[in-house]
Amino acid sequence: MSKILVIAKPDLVIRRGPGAKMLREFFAFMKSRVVASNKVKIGEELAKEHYVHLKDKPFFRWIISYITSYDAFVFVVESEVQVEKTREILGNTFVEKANENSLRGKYGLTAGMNGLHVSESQEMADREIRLWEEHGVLHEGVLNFNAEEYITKYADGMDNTQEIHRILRDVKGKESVDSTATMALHDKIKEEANDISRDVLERFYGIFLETLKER
Ligand code: IDP
Ligand code: MG
Repeated sequence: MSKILVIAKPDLVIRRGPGAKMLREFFAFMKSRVVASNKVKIGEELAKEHYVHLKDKPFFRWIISYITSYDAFVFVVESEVQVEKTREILGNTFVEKANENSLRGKYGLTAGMNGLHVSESQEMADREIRLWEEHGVLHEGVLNFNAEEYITKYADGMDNTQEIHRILRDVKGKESVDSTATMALHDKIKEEANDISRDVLERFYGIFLETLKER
């Protein structure tokens, strides 16, 4: 048995249907026991420590502003499945490179907005769990967020991932993304985020658009 840290990032939370499906498939594969859980808007200090291995990357500021922008669900998951196997079903960091049968390939948006964080190795998992406990977000044995209830509520929700990927493939490599494409992407995400407030959706969409400019 080993324990890993799992984060449902804001894109997974906001895109209700794809997010719930991604969580359902993840937990089904893991046959896991959730030993700690919480729903949290991640603080900047914790975000920077969690992603410290990326601190010299050009997208570091972006990932910090993104991961702290809205609620995330965080879990310590105990499972017999090896971390390496878990990472395999999760798929590539870059959604466009991820196997289409992997979780990120099926439900992720882009490189930065890829739904789930899963510890990369047992060493990283131990460090991450300690960090999140120290910051008071997770406590072994305390379940503050019920993933099962969430999945039951949202798994039948709208899932436009395939159409979103099609639009993203069309705009790839173009100098600028035209307004027809940005409006279509906006509407597709809005349909998935049916009970998310307008303010939150618009902020999220703004952060998403920044990832398109980077291409
Ligand atoms: P991982 O999540 O697959 O382990 P890491 O390299 O550890 O990937 O990066 C952590 C997170 O940082 C990624 O999941 C993603 O959200 C974000 N990220 C990684 N590379 C990029 C990039 O090139 N652009 C934008 N965000 C990125
Ligand atoms: Mg990583």
